[in-house]
Amino acid sequence: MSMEIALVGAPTDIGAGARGASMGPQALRVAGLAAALERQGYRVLDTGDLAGPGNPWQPPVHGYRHLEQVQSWNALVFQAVTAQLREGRLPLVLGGDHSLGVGSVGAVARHCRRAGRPLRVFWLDAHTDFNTAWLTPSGNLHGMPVACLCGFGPAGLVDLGGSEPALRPEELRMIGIRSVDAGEREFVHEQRLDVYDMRTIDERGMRAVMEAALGGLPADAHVHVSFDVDFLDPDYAPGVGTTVRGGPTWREAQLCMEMLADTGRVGSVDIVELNPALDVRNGTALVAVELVESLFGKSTLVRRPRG
Ligand code: EXY
Ligand code: MN
Ligand code: MN
Ligand code: MN
Repeated sequence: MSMEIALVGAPTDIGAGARGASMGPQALRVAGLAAALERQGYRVLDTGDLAGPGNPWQPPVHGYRHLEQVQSWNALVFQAVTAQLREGRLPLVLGGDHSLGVGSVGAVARHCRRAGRPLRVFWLDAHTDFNTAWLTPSGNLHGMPVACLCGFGPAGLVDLGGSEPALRPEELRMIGIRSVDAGEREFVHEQRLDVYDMRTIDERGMRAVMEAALGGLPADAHVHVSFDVDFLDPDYAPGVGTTVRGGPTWREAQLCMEMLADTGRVGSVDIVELNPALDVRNGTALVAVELVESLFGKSTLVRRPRG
């Protein structure tokens, strides 16, 4: 029996600095995400869209913009992802901005902890998303989910689903990084995050970087992939709110996804930050769908397992 993938739409831009990521789930559906996965032999259940609060577009309060609404959305995502994991489905969260990573990765981490399963989270992003209320230049919570998951952030986000932090820094690998704020950089070092930035990718190549990032992956590990579409170079993916030039090419990103697929361990995925209001002919959504096909094992030729 083939694996069943559950699409969970989270149409919000509540944590972002630009409006429009709320249209991400529908753009991914229009780009043919479900049909593409079905062609690969998966069963796909589209659970529809979660319904959370609207975006009041307010300035930061005590370092956070829209904290209450971000908490509400993440509680919904946490519940939905937990429910799908319990049903034995693979949750594929369609964002929405990356603040939703708190609920999504949080649910996966608590689920793995209960099952005694090792977890490794791949954060594919131009940004480390490791800001706090005192470090953030913007107050936008999509710049803070990793800090929240590691226990640094407001109540209602750090304690979603448990009192211990959801993630330990050693469970995390960050790929494609090229934009980190000054205070955030110090904090990344202090917490010893495992960051593969663009210089490392330039010098060593994506293959060596992914081999290093996948090194020591336990055979029974659950791999979560949090795919922020701004990971890609904006030449390929202009439809995001926070483009940063100098990112992975389409080919490099494909190899990254293919090597994740080769583990056979991908158990949950987020696609976030797609902003159709900034896209051209839904092209970024189409690129995201192609990359997700690779992440779920599409390849030109049949490959023998690695190792
Ligand atoms: N570091 C900047 C901030 O915290 O405002 C930009 C964050 C952008 C986050 C995007 C989603 O990855
Ligand atoms: Mn499981
Ligand atoms: Mn991000
Ligand atoms: Mn980003």
